[in-house]
Amino acid sequence: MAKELRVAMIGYGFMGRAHSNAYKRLNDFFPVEHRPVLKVAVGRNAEKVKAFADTWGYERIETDWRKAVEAPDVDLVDIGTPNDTHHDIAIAAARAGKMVLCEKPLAMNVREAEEMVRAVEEAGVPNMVWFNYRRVPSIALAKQIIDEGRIGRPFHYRATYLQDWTISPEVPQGGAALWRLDVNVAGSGVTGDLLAHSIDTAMWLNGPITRVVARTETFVKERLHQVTGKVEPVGIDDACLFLAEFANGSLGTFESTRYARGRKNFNTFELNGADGSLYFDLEEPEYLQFFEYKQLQSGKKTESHLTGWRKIHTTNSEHPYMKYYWVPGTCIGYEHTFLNALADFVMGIESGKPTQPDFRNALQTQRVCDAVLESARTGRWVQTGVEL
Ligand code: SOE
Repeated sequence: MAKELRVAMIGYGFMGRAHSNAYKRLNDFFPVEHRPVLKVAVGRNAEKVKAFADTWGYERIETDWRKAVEAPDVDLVDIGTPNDTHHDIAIAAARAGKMVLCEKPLAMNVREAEEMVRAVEEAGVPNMVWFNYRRVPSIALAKQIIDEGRIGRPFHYRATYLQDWTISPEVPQGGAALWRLDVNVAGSGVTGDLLAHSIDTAMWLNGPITRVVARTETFVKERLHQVTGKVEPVGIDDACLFLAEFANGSLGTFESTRYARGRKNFNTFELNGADGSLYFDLEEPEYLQFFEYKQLQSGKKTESHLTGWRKIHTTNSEHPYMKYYWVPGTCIGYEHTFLNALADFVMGIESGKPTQPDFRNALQTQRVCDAVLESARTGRWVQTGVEL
């Protein structure tokens, strides 16, 4: 008998849609016991949330998230709202005994994130943060290759996350869709929005980041605020570059901006180790590039004229997640990263081995983000305080 997983989806924007799609498709692809039931969609604007609920098939709507969080017919609260609301909703949901899934970044800052971790741990409720890029099969394969010891001693980690949608000074800040430009709602700019993804992936693949030094820039200093109707100072970082030291002795460089003309969602990383390197680019998500350096193989010398980067098409059933989808050579897309994340979460509940990143794990990413912003303010190296 399938177990119901009754969902309250808080927020109906981009992430409300991405997460809802995952709930709807879970049982079509993954052999799990739980069956998501779309119980309630929540948003402040009744008309808009009703339209969302009708499109995605939610049974009812609420305009006050507290009612949904406390509803007896809800098992899981999913937070897809702007960053400044994550803290209060997550803590209330945990105290009501609900499972809590939260969009990234976990919180506005480390203080909030720590309180959220405490709440879910005290309540003992399953929890996860939607760092969806871990669930790109190519990135999950990178993790497997590293864990198999094929990269050897790591020296360099290089990440970029580039977009271009805020170059025009005419783009307003604040309100629906543009809250990411309002520092009071988002907490930060590219650091929390984009680099949080890069940092999560980096620490998953290459371990804890211990120290950072950063430089941020705000290129457009004032923008019209959609909510107040006034031109107001811009408080977010439009671009952020930082150097990092990893606990394993390797060095990292991270670059993120929303001012890279032509780059829409250019999320890349490269890891260089003594025995090999890996490269990933989200614009070609079905490929992982791997350079394998072998000194000697069963007594034979390396045939150096044949060495080179391998571009692995990660669509075989042996590749992470792919056995649940189509035949080798056929691809999956962005929306499947959320579906894979949800499947991992549900399998984690069913096996008793909770999936990552949970709130505690995402707190480590928050620590790096806060250290980056502090370093940009002070111009100094800052210790991250990430758990080792
Ligand atoms: C910002 O433009 C954004 O939508 C992020 O908020 C997402 O996390 C990222 O995956 C795509 O870009």
